[in-house]
Amino acid sequence: MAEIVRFVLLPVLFLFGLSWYLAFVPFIATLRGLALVMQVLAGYGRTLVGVVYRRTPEFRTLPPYRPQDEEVKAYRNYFFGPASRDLRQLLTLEGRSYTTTVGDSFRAVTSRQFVAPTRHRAFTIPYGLTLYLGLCAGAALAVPLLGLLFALHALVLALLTGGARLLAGTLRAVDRAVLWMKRLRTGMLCPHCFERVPYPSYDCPSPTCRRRHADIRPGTYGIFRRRCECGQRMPTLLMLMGRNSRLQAYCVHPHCGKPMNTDAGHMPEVVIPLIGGQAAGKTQLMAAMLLSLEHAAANGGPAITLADEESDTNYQVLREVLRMRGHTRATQKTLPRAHSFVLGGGRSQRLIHLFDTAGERFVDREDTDALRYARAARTFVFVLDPMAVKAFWTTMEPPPGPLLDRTLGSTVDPEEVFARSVQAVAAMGAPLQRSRLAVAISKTDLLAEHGLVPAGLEDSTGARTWLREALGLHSLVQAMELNFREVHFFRTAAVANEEAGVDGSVAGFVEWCLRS
Ligand SMILES: Nc1nc2c(ncn2[C@@H]2O[C@H](COP(=O)(O)OP(=O)(O)OP(=O)(O)O)[C@@H](O)[C@H]2O)c(=O)[nH]1
Ligand SMILES: [Zn+2]
Ligand SMILES: [Zn+2]
Repeated sequence: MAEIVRFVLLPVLFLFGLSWYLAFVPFIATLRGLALVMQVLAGYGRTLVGVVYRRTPEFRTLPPYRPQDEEVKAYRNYFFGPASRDLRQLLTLEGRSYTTTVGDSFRAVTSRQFVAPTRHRAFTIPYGLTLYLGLCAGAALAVPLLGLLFALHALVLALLTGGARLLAGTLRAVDRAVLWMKRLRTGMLCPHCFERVPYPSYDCPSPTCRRRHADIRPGTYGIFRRRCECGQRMPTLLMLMGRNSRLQAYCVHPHCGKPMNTDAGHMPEVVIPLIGGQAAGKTQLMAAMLLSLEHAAANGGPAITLADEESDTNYQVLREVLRMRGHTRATQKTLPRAHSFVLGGGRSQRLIHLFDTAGERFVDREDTDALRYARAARTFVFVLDPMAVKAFWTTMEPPPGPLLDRTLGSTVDPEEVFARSVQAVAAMGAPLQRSRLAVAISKTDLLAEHGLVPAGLEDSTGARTWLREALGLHSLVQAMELNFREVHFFRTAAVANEEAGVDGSVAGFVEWCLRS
């Protein structure tokens, strides 16, 4: 009887039960499969939050972008590197998490239903096989779902990255357009190496940091702001720098790297080179021009601010020299050759560079460096010391008396200096044909003291005639008019009276030079 039960009844019952159970297989398998899919997706969510937000060590598979490893010591913008690193990390980690989840699920079924079942295997094996079936289906279904999520992530990232790059590009273009409008298309001028700087470097504004940032424009390290390695935020655009938050600009030329004017890049720049022989009076004339502008500013004219500390200190020295009616000659060595100042206010602000081309030394290669500056100039000043003209001492009517100190005059022939300077400046690529020339007849106060200044010298035509007729400078005047678009002659006296008022001749001369 026992045999009947064991070998006939039970198998029949088992088969009967099994066929009844088969009806539930799809249901159970589907549930198990769905559970696995949900588990995998939950794992994806955790990994996503970990990689993108929590950023704890267990979610790191690739070395991070660190500012100290960057060429420019700044944090990268998320869409310029870190975002794609996150995506790759997510892919790696999710791959691992998927394998573990699916593997663990299969192992759990194997051990609980096959290896060490708690019930009779007749029950657990069909159940285990059903679970296997569900797991297989779930594992297979999870793959395209994960792929879809990744694709979505990558798509959003690509769109945002494209947007970020487009925004950065647009901002750079706007910045360039603003520079263009300020007539700084080819860059700003370095007052030290006289080179054009397309876009200066800037130092981190944090006083304890001072790391140099080569190109702060929108891009890899930030769109509107960038973060220095020290944590300090800095603007990426010249237009984002408020008047009081302008960063210190530096020249980008490797042999220079010196600080530039703080106003560089914020306003149009005007370069006025002074050409003339040694001791023709260039330095003193520059000082007089500044002093004259300062007086004009005090009397309601355009405001003038010395652009940098160096210009300021230099100017104080010159002013003293002028005030004392002293001669610059004694202090020749230490006297500055360039002055930068900001003239005007609001939209009409201009950064003006007056500089001495050291014309007498054009032979020296190193000294012609300064001439590069002249390329940017559209107005030149030629300082002509009448006492340097031989005819002044020999054929002038009336002849200069013995009281006029010959040693106060320049000894370099103006004709020679002019020819050499024009040649050198033109060789540098300065468009002289489109430029104006102001001829400053210097030291006329000395001539006036000795009654050597004729009445007609006040206007350009009179001065021109005087140079041609009295000093016999026909060919020089002709050369000037041939080389330049416009030539204007001025009588100047770079002297100041007791109240530090500059000789009246300077104001008109300066006004003409700065007219654009
Ligand atoms: N009285 C008078 N003296 C002047 C005037 N301009 C220059 N001087 C004097 O002329 C001498 C030469 O002037 P500078 O201004 O140093 O001449 P420079 O052209 O700069 O000379 P370098 O720098 O050597 O090329 C100095 O002793 C000045 O004091 C002027 O308008 N009136
Ligand atoms: Zn420089
Ligand atoms: Zn810093």
